[in-house]
Amino acid sequence: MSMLKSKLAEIFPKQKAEIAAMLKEFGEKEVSKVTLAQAYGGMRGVKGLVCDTSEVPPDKGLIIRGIELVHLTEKLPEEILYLLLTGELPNEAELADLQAEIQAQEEVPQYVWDVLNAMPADSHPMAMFNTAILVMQRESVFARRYSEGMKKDEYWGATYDDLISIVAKLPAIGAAVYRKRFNKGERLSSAKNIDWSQKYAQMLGLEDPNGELTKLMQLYLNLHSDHEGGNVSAYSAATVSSALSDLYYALTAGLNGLAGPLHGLANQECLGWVLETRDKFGGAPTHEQLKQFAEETLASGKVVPGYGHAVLRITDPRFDAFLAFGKKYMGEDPVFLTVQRVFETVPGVLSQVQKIKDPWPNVDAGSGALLYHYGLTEFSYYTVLFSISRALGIGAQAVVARAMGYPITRPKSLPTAAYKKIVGA
Ligand code: HAX
Repeated sequence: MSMLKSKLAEIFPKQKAEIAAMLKEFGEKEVSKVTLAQAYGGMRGVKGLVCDTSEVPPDKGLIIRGIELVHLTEKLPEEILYLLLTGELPNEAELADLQAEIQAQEEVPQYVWDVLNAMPADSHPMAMFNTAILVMQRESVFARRYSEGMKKDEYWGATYDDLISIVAKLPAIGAAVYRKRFNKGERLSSAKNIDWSQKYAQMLGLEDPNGELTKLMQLYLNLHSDHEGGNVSAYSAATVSSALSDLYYALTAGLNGLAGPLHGLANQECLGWVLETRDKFGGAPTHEQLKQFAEETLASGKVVPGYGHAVLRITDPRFDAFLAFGKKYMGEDPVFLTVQRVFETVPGVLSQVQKIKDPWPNVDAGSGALLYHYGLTEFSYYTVLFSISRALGIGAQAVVARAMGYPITRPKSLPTAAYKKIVGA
């Protein structure tokens, strides 16, 4: 058994016992109440989910297992995975052991490439990526062992096996989708004994003479890993997983949600918006021109992508991290300068619209410009990158939920007539 799995075998039963004791004593305590507006408003702010891997206070942004993002930006995604699962960062030996465990499972079955090759050439990269994961469902250790009558307290271990197997293959699958969908030539393989994000950067096959693209990939795959449990992708995946569907089914369910323009696809939309301003104004737009363009976007009934958030009420610290990276490595890049100028302009415009609760940039507002700078200019691909990273959080949440023995998700819905009765309308 790997060091990480042994550690989990040690800590999960204690955590489960703690939760059971808390429920026994305080199970009937109220933790939230629900207004009519919340029932009709996407359940914003209703506390009714559990997620121990990370939390997102509106005034702070992402905190993974108690550590604020600002202290995690230099870490490897593998370290983040370890942290998400255990609540601790790995030491050198634990990290090396996890990396070896991942590397041992990185070979992608040939049928995945056959399926990708059979897809229409203009398929969306997210459809290709998710199809590749779903078609591997036949490899699921959880599904096989469940059909053999596995005991309940072994569910998490089988889900962990699925997680490592999927995570190991995502860099190759993600890079292959890129090369196939955008006619970049044959699939590439990567060197052995380099880390997960380095492998991914190598297999994309973009030029990276001074290693900056690899550094960006490390940051990117780290920053998008998790964002508590209520966002569309995490919640969809958790719901599917709660039916004891295996991680192949659950992860793709979540990533299909990430493919929506109000969620992960916003990063594709956002760079499109930035480039549109450049085309419209014939070069880097001024603040005044950007203000005008943002107002036109609002007037046409569209959202300004990359701005606003269902939970956050500050500039997303993930955006801050990308901005810092851009300032360090590409301060004079015209697209990056436009992103900065948008940041200086758009919050002022959105603040004038009363219904918008958060006028600040979210994670998707800046990431595209950085990728664009390094030659990853096909922005319909960006949500795949997001997905590779988010698989860490969705997968860790699924393993923890299985270890804690959480039941099938089933909130109550009511027809409008019943709500009318309740509120006396
Ligand atoms: N531009 C224009 N209008 C916006 C807006 C924006 N950036 N942000 C919010 N609004 C509008 C909403 O559409 C809503 O309008 P209606 O009542 O007419 O439907 C109103 O303001 C109230 O919305 P809210 O309460 O402030 O925000 P929500 O919790 O409903 O929605 C969203 C949060 C992220 C979906 C929203 O801010 C949005 O659409 N932003 C642009 C898309 C985007 O960047 N999405 C990525 C978010 C981060 C993420 O998940 N990444 O994966």
